[in-house]
Amino acid sequence: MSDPIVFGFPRSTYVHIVRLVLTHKGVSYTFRDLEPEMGKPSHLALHPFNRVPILQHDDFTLYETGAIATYVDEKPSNVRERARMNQWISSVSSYYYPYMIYHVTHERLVFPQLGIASDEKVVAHALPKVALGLQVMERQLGHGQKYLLGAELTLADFFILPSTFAFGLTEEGKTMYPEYPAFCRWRERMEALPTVQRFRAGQPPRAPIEHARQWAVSHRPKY
Ligand SMILES: N[C@@H](CCC(=O)N[C@@H](CS)C(=O)NCC(=O)O)C(=O)O
Repeated sequence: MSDPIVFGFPRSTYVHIVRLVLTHKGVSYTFRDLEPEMGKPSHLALHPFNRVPILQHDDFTLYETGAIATYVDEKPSNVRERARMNQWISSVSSYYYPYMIYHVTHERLVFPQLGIASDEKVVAHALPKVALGLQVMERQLGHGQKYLLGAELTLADFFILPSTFAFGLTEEGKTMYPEYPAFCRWRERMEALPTVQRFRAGQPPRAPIEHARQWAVSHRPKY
């Protein structure tokens, strides 16, 4: 079998999840930057919902980060552990990514880099929801073990890392994070992993996301 291909744009949070998981599993893969093709027929042929990432493995093409990650890593086999892990994976899409990334990071980092002013109402709406997410993580990590679910590193850790990383680059993140010491220790532990260091070393500088000009028109939250 040939190496899989990951399609996406370099700064995508969900693309980062897939690339972290592949790096962790030691799977060599090719990254194809879809930035110039986002929303165009060649992209929509791979992902009819106009999103990334997409994984192509020989004649098998797959979208949705949860499906891709569990295609690559089917652990744990214990049903309750797997259910708990899936609870976190789903929570990233429902409660973490929307507020940390789609609301705050887009308004604070992505749009300003394109000369588009932040919408303060979007940020204000999101911050209490981000705080709730951080409280939940802090409580979970109260078990005193290394990773989100306990002693073992799982997909749950890799799913939550990119959203919390990018939010941590905003002024709001820098102010809020010190209130959550167990979460900060988890972040330090994650960043020290060889997988994460290898992944970060391979990342290009955080260039503006050109196709995000369209997001400001087509799907920006409004309050
Ligand atoms: N449910 C999808 C979500 C993927 C997603 O939202 N990806 C973002 C990038 S992090 C995207 O493709 N954005 C492009 C756009 O909104 O135009 C998954 O799990 O893969």
